[in-house]
Amino acid sequence: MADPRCGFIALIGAPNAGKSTLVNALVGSKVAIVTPKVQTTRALLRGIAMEGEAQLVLIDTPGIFAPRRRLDRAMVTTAWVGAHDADIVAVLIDAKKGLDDEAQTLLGKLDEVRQPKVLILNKVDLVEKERLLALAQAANEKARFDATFMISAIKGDGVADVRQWLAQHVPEGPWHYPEDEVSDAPLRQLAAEITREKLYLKLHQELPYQSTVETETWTERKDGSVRIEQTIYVERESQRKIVLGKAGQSIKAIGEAARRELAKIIDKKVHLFLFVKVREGWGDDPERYRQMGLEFPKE
Ligand SMILES: Nc1nc2c(ncn2[C@@H]2O[C@H](COP(=O)(O)OP(=O)(O)OP(=O)(O)O)[C@@H](O)[C@H]2O)c(=O)[nH]1
Ligand SMILES: [Mg+2]
Repeated sequence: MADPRCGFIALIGAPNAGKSTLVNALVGSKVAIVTPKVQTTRALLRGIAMEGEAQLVLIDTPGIFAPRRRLDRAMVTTAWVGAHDADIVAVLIDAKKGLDDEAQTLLGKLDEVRQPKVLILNKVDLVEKERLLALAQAANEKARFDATFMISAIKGDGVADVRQWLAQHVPEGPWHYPEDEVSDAPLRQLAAEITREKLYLKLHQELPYQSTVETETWTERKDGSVRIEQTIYVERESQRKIVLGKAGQSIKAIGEAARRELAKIIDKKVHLFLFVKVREGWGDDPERYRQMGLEFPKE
């Protein structure tokens, strides 16, 4: 048997490039939430994949963009911290969007990243081949990459090649996690994230960005089911009304979708109770950042 290998791979890229989709595809199960909206991922999350004797610890990061609010700054900082702490950095670019301002800025900052870097052009299912080759060339002129991949994270095309390359390039060394573990996040956190995903899918404009979800209690019951209570924090009373919806229709749909998915993931019956609370300025409350696993930026 070959010696074990193990390493940390940070996936960085602009919001919506498909980082979380790729983490899920590499891991082979859903550990990170995915939505069509930008800025879905807020904190670092480790997904764990096995490939032969190699354990790949994939670090899903928030998208890198020009931050405005305090929460945005915390997210972008945490993404770069993820990159600097990793053994390998994978840079995702949305091939459909190409080298737009966000991608250019990101590529320009890669000089500071010392680790081996791979370029991953994602969403190739949406783009013609000639454009892809031109894009790969242009990106490689802007930054130095050790390898380039063209994939569709959503369809799985090219994902096995990425996994194999990473397995060959992570350092030799013992595994950090048990072989059957898929994520380092506790179930309570995954549960909060699943509810946040449904919120993002159901609500629009600024609302998703002005809300956060926390799991308050998680109780295993004698009959084998789980009772989970969560709080959705919003900024204003008017937002609370929208989250609840007419006659509570909206919160009911969010809760039902979250409950169903959670039950599937943990393979138990789930009783999910959602509460919506107004916490004005939660985006400036250090405790909310601690709950999310983010550093609280001083300003
Ligand atoms: N067509 C297509 N869509 C994709 C592909 N990969 C991801 N998507 C879609 O792109 C959107 C964003 O995907 P995410 O995985 O949430 O992107 P992300 O980079 O994690 O985004 P943030 O967490 O906001 O930074 C979702 O609607 C995905 O379904 C792909 O290969 N092809
Ligand atoms: Mg994400």
